[in-house]
Amino acid sequence: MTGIPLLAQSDGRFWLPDAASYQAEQVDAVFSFIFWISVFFFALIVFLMLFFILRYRFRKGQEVKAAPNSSMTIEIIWTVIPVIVVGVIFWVAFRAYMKLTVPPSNAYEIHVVGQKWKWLFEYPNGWVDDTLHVPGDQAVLLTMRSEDVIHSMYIPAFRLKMDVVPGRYSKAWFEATKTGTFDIYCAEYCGTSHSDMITKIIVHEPGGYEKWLREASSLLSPTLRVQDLNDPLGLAGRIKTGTDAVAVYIREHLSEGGTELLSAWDGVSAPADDLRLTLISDLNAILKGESIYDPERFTGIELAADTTTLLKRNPEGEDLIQLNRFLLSDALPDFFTRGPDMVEAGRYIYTRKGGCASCHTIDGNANVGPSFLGIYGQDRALEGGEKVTVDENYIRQSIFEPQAKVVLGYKDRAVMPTYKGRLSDREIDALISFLKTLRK
Ligand code: HEC
Ligand SMILES: [Cu+2]
Repeated sequence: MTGIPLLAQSDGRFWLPDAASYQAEQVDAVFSFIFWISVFFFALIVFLMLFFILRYRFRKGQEVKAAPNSSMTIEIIWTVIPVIVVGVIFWVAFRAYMKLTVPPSNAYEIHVVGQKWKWLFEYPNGWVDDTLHVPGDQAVLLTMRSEDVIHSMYIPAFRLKMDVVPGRYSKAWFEATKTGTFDIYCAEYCGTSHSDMITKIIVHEPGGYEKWLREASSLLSPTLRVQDLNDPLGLAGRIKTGTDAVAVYIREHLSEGGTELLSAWDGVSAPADDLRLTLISDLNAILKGESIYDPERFTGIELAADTTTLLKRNPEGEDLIQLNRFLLSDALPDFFTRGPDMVEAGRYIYTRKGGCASCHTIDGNANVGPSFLGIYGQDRALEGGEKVTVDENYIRQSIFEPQAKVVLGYKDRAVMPTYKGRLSDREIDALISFLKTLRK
């Protein structure tokens, strides 16, 4: 940046920042339109004012005459013209606003979590990153929630700014038109390190996004290593969960085959991440020549014969090299390289952890509560005559405050318990992802 430190933009420009999205073009068009109208009237009024001051200034010997009291013609002119101008501004801005507010139905959805003091982005395959990567020329929908206080997602180059409020989902969408890297800020003062809440959005070339996501979410991701391995305390616990999970996985997949892995775990969303961390740290240790073998890590876990041999053969860690090799090989099902699948996690919560299936169905037949088949996006009539559309916020509220909005016909049977404190926000995300797949 050269010379003009007062300009707030990181690129130190005088005029607007890069316009890198379809939204930016819309917003800038409206902005320019209003701006040039203002410039026009400013110039006109200042010119007339100066002109009248000079032309009709008081000269010696002149008699001051009474000015006309009112003129209908002038009143009408200076009322009608501004009304038309303001009407046109409204029409132009409203049209742009509608385009910016309603995301296309095929938009690519990325979940955003704002928390003190960072942004986290969760991709459809479960990968979580602190940088927002998006495909270019494709509508992207951000579904955002906050872990703590109000934050605001702000991408100047996209002219996008949307508050992220605890306890509800907010949405914003955009379609990037330029590839490259742009700034993301938090635009709502959210405490001590608010100013650290900055990151980047990277708009990829065609095909580049998919490649990035595949590489990022594979086991040896450098992003994951850098972020998480310098937290040894957190890692110690994770190693145990992760290794147990590997053992369970191998038992089920190599020997009996195919049993749902998720059901072997208590928590749903974390373990696959933990597992990745474990494997990465193990692998790093091995590469550094450290011994990582600790038989205690496997106590109490029933291992299949082949796994046991694999694990016990070499107490120096050769077995884990083997294990990691296996995990990195083609034999590895998608599941592991992908991290927790939100839809699968949601299904798991529906059937097991949350026990929703004891009252709800997914086949269209009502049970104790209404069926979930095709509910997402539907209009729902409520007790008390109100109507709502089943969206993220309604589902979330139905789970946390079931009696706040009772489905019509369930007045005396609104028996759903609250899940407040029992399900985390991330688990609600997963449930919603699952409900969305239940189309008719
Ligand atoms: C004890 C039975 C019971 C359990 C368990 C239960 N629900 Fe419900 N649920 C109901 C009933 C009854 C209603 C309808 C009355 C109302 O709206 O509160 C309902 C309504 C809903 C609605 C609104 C449905 C619509 O068609 O508008 C959603 C969403 C929902 N439940 C989600 C869940 C989820 C998710 C779980 C599991 C985490 C769950 N429920 C567990 C009984 C239950
Ligand atoms: Cu913030």
